Amino acid sequence: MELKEEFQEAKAWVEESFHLNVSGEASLFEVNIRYIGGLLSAFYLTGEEVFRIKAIRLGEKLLPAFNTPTGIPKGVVSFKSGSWGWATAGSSSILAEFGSLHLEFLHLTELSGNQVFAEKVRNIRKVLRKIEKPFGLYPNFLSPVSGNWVQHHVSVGGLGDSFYEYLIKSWLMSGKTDMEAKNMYYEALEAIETYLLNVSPGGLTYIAEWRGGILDHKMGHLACFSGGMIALGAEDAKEEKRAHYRELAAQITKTCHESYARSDTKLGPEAFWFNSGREAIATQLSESYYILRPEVVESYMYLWRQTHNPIYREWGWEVVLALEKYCRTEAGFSGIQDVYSSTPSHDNKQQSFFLAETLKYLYLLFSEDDLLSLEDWVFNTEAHPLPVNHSDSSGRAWGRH
Ligand code: DMJ
Repeated sequence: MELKEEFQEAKAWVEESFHLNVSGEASLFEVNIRYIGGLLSAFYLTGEEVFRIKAIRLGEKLLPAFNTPTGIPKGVVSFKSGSWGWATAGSSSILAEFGSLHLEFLHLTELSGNQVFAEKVRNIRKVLRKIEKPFGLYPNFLSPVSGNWVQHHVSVGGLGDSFYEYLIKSWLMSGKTDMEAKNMYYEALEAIETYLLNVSPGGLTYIAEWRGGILDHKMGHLACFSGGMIALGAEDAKEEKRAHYRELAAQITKTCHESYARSDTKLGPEAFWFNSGREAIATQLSESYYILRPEVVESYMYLWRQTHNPIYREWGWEVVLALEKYCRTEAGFSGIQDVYSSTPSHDNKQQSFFLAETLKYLYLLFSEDDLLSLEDWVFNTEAHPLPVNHSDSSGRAWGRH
């Protein structure tokens, strides 16, 4: 974005003030997708050593989380000043969390030469491949001790979401050599279509949540990334399924747009339902907030790149206007407490994914396709771009500085 001065300031901060000898606890998943993902991108986009070194050192600090009987990491790592941390107690690990390490950890191995990172995520794959899956579905909670599912809740929204995303993106990032990820992705998607996909009486396609065979006819804002994911994966599906997946991606994205269009602010709620005659709207105040989440504009960006249908830029522009009108404050942008109020209260928080994802996807939606081309880059789940491996089997070819 040509923000060169800001970049220099941020780099100086990483160099001088981003200390890793801290105590306290941190989420393995969040540190990985936000910090490690951001540092890796900064390295690949600039070639500046400081980002590579910090990413690797931070990655090393996360390793104790994997000290479990199965190697499925626990969700939280405790850092202790000057020593290794340890994984905290806790009964189950979350699919979206331990399933969203693969992209970054492969790059950590690539950039450090240390195989341990790749080994950790390959083992997670192995466990997931071996375990029996109800109807081919992946439940959201797994015990890192026994390696068994803890309950049968399946969701493409929160708790499940980026696990599916990382399967198709692992395939793409590997230069289309990671067949295991490809197969796991299409198999999982088929099961999702069979058991979770629905069309409302009003004709809106949505992905429900599954609880041991019973459906909650609800979609979270988080699940709206799936339009983009299905579009991204459509081209590598079996020939006879490609057009179907393109259409499915477009329909889901349209439903998510409806959740925005049916509110007073033209921003979408945290969750929306399809029941009791209501469609694509929240049913209670506790789900009516919008915290600057990116998933809907993320799907607009992928659908735009795939189709060049101007509707996606129009929908994206509606979001820009709504953000300006309802979320802009003197000091930045804020979430709002009720998308159905024309004078919503602010929550006084600018989540970091607003800059990393929401604004980045909007920027890309209005840019040329060759800016961070999808041929050359995959976005991690926090929208930090990582390069595709274009090498043949012989060697290193990640380095597009
Ligand atoms: C982001 O931190 C990531 O996209 C994550 O995968 C889930 N969603 C939030 C933003 O909504």
